[in-house]
Amino acid sequence: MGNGFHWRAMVAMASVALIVALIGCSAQGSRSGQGAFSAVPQGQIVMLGIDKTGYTPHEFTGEAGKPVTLRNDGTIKGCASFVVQPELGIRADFTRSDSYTFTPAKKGRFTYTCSMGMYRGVVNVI
Ligand SMILES: [Cu+2]
Repeated sequence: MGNGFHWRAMVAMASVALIVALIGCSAQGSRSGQGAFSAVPQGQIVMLGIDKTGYTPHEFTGEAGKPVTLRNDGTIKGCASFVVQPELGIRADFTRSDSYTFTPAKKGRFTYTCSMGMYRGVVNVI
């Protein structure tokens, strides 16, 4: 009996931990969806950041015709705040808002940069 009981207790505890983790995640998700900039439409959200190598993630994928929202993860500052990609019409200014939404119309791999062309990242549109 002893072993069986312990095993069941472990499973029960693991389930509780999983449920707590799931609730924690969804609570966080809804909080970030209702930030100061609530005009953010639905669609894919990419948390955009910057490190020494450029924008992070170094590449993200979006779908043609579907909105993509870039959201500053808090690390984007200075000239990196101005993100441009002429072919997709991206012209973001993270000094004015911490999120920017665009709808890619063309498929392909596009390099976007800060307005000076210093920092780079890739958006892959499928
Ligand atoms: Cu720059």
